[in-house]
Amino acid sequence: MYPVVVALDTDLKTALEVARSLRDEAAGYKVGWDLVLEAGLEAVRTISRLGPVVVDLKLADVPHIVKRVVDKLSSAGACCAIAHGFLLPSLERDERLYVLVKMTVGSQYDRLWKELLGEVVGFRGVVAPGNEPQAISAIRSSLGCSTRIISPGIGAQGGRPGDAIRAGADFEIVGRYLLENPARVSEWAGLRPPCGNPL
Ligand code: NUP
Repeated sequence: MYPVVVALDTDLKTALEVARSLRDEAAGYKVGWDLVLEAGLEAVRTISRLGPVVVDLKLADVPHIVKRVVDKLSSAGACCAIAHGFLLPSLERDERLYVLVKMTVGSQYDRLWKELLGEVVGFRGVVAPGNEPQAISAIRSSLGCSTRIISPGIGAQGGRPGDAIRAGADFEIVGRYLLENPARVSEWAGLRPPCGNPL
């Protein structure tokens, strides 16, 4: 198993083909709006049979709504989901939630992310930009190993395979770079995340 999570931002048929072909290498899959809009919770159920699924709807609502959505996603088999960090402190602690603290593109998080790091205990981990390895190093130093870091932004968004892991991330999240050519997964062979956290 390599420390890579495949972002299945494609149609369900292609997603299943890619997910099946990477079953022995990928640590998990990320399901987003593409698949949920096409196939609803059935997409989460089906992909979950192949490995752990992070659902990325970038939740941003009041606590009882976020909880209802996360409950439905986890009953469909998802290990976890992603919520917007700007909701803090009004996001209820939940070990099933990854908190987005800084995006792979410029956003208001560029002003906020350091402050948000003080509020992520009790969550599953954070989503932070793999195309900014210096930010990943800073986040790992600040949080230690008890909080997971998962990092998109690799390949199509400029991050180099492995750089975020070497900077301290637990998993790199990769969409187009692998969807275009699943054999590229071998670029993650031999990488050992420093903390050894599960997804
Ligand atoms: O800041 C973020 N940037 C980002 O690209 C937070 C994310 N969750 N993502 C997601 O990662 C995005 O929604 C997509 O599913 C994936 C990156 O895809 P790609 O650029 O590797 O194709």
